[in-house]
Parts: sequence; structure tokens; C-alpha cells
Amino acid sequence: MGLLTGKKAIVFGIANEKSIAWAIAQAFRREGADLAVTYANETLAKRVIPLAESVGASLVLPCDVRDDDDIKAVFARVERSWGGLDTLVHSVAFANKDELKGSFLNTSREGFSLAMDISAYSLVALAKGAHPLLKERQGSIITLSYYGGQKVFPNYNVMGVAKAALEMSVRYLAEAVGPDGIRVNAISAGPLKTLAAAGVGGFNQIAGHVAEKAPLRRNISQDEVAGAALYLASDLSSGVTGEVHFVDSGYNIIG
Ligand code: KAL
Repeated sequence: MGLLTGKKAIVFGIANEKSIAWAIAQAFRREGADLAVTYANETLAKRVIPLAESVGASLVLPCDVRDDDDIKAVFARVERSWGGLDTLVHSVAFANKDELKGSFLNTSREGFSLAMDISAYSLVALAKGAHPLLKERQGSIITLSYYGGQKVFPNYNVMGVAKAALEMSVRYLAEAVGPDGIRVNAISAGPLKTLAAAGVGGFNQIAGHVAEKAPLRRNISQDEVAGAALYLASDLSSGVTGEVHFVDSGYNIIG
């Protein structure tokens, strides 16, 4: 018996084989969950569809999280196939590249709003869309954050503000859906070289610093994040909600 045998899970945010969302999707399948995955656009579809097929995902659906109709269509499809949902994984973030470097003072109104919409509000929108399905089965919602939402890091800029909003949304959502038996938690992952991280400045320096200073003296892997996601998706964490759980080699405790 797997940890998630009999459970139905949907994962938002796979871009390629380095995605945290992909490590989580694989772990969920390994532990017996039925899986739905979404892709944000046609470019990503070319990578995501073959990956989804390779693990035997039941559903592969388009979803731009800015679009309420897309979100509605996804959960209508899940409802038709499964009638309920046990786990929703939100591993989605975006900010304009030119605002992920230099001074935070250069953040534009449009850039701020876009980063907040895709990286923070989308969790609320997905939670709202999935609520009737999750309520059916005392489901668990998991999102991905980064320590740059709590402390200032060079270049993270507007994304740090969005992660702060995301982490607080986890707490408000946890309170809102707790009476229905639904749990909401975040995993704050250490630096991982994903497609989102590619091409944004300062990654190597931060990862190097973690390897030097973190209690474990190394960086983490996607699989270690997936391990925490398995725990938060499974009944092992039935008493845990509103948490931001660090998977970061302990870096966040160092002053
Ligand atoms: C301090 C760190 C160094 C890196 C700085 C900023 C990282 C921001 C993450 C954000 C999600 C990146 C983007 O939105 C990039 C985007 O402008 C261009 N890329 C894309 O469109 C690709 C194709 C798609 C797949 O990407 C997205 N996002 O859709 C932070 C490091 C140490 C830790 C990281 C990388 C944290 C994090 O939030 O990802």
C-alpha cells in the first residue's frame, strides 16, 4: 500500500523535468495516487504532455491560472472524472524578468500586479475552484514558497512580495476552509535550479551561500521537496494546517 493509495491529486506548475511540481507528481504516482496535471500554455504543453503520459496521469489539462474560465473547466473535468479531490498542489509563480534584477524601486504597477496575480492570487482562485471537490474528501492544499518572502534577497524583488502574500494567503485560507476539514500548507524550498530560476541573476551565489552556511552544508533536491509534499498530502499530517514548512537544509535558522 502506498501512502496515497486511493487518493486523487492535481498538480499545477510542471514546466519540465526539473520542476518541483514534476518531482511531486512522480512521488504521488509512486505512492499510489491518481494524478491530474495542468500546463500553462502551448509551449509548455510540448514538455508536460509526454511527462504526464510517462507516469500514467489520468488527466492532462490546459490551465492559465489568470483565467477563471480555465480554472472552472479544470475542476468541472475533475468533478466528472473523480467526483472529488484529495490533494491540490500549486507550484506556480511568475514575474517579469526585468523586475528580477536591480533595484526593487524599479517595480512597475503592471509588473507588481502580474506577479501578485500569478504567484499569490492564483492559490486563492484554485482553492475556491476546488473547494467543493476538496470538501467532499477532507482534502489538502499545498503551495511552494521561498525564504525571499520573509527576508530580503538580491534580485528576488517583487517575487519576494508575492511570496509574502502567498504565505499569508495560506494562513487565511487555512482558517477559511479548516471547518470543512480541508488543510492548507506551504513548503518553503531552498534554491533549486528549475526552469523558472534559469537566467535570473544571483542564483548560483545564493545556492553557494546555502551550501556553506546551512546546518546540513549542502543544497536540497527536488525529491526532498517531494518527500515533504507526500507528508502534507497524506494522512500523516492530518493535524497540520496553515504551516510554512522549510525544506532548506535548515538555512532559515542561521542568523
Ligand atoms: C533570489 C533568487 C535568485 C533568482 C531571482 C528571482 C527568481 C524568481 C522566480 C520567478 C518564478 C522566475 C520567473 O518568473 C522567470 C520568468 O520571468 C521567465 N521564465 C519563464 O517564463 C519560464 C520559461 C517559465 C517556466 O517560468 C515561469 N515562472 O513560468 C531566488 C532563488 C535562489 C530561488 C528561486 C528560483 C525561487 C523561486 O521562486 O523560483
